[in-house]
Amino acid sequence: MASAANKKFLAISGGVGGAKLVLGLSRCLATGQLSIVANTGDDFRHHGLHISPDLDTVMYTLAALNDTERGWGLASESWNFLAALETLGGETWFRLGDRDLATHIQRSQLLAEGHTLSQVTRRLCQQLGVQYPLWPMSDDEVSTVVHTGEGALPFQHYFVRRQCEPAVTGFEFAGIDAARPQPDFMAQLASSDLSGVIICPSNPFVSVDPILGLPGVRQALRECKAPVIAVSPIVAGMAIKGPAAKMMAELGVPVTALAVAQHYQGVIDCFVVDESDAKLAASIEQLGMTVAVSSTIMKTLAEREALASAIIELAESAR
Ligand code: FO1
Repeated sequence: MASAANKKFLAISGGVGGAKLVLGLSRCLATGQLSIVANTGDDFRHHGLHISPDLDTVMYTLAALNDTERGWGLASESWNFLAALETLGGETWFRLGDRDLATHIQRSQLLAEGHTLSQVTRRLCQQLGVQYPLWPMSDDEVSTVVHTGEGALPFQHYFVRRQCEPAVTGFEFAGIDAARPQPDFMAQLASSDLSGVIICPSNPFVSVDPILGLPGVRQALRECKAPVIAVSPIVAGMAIKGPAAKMMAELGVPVTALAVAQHYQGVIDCFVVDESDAKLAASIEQLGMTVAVSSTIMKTLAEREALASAIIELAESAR
């Protein structure tokens, strides 16, 4: 633990890409120094269960239970439920592993008993030994809808069922105007002892925008005393993981870290680009933010820790 106990950081995360940096941050910051808010726009009901993919990806990663190859779900998973469901002619396009299923059943049960998603997430995290507060972006329902050339698709139907194949034309976050941001998240943004907000290298359109689009969040980030630092999910014109680059191309946005910085303009103070994009630094600085160049690909745990540590130092120097 390199850091003094008075430093507090808030990570804004989607699923797989965000969880990698969250893990790095957790290796540099003690309990009480790091909180995480995760996207729930990907949440949906499936087989009557409430599935929260991004919360679970972060939770399993912090509990060291995640499948590192697949990027989602649990390691050492078995698939008997799915095989049995297939035999019965049920829907198997969204793969729920046997052990993962327990999470969705327990979450759904607790929600049905009247607990909020924040309370349920806290309970699940406690049971799995996760030491850091992990908050859903809201306890209210927000559902990402992907507009495509083939019509509007609920997020998981676009992402998993259709494998991101239809060309996107835009996004909608159903329910967002009436949704209240998670209260601890907003209190953290307003807190005077916050040292930095870190927007993880998650998909800007479908993982980060649902969080930023909640009523009052952009304003709270602008007013936040701590530096707001985003890490580019686009490296050398490609997305590290997932459909971000494909979406940008389809939306007519150049597939560059500069375009991501433009997307976050007015909200962030500092943008972290990969070494391979160092040449973009001057153009990004013209947007009114500082630029840091680092190795951002995070293949190994050591690389996740190194990026996390660089961001923590950056926040210190930006204060
Ligand atoms: N992603 C897939 O690509 N295929 C799946 O079958 C799948 C199942 C799944 C089950 C539980 C869960 O928590 C996540 C799951 N994911 C799956 C990942 C997930 O849907 C996406 O990665 C996120 O929504 C995007 O962040």
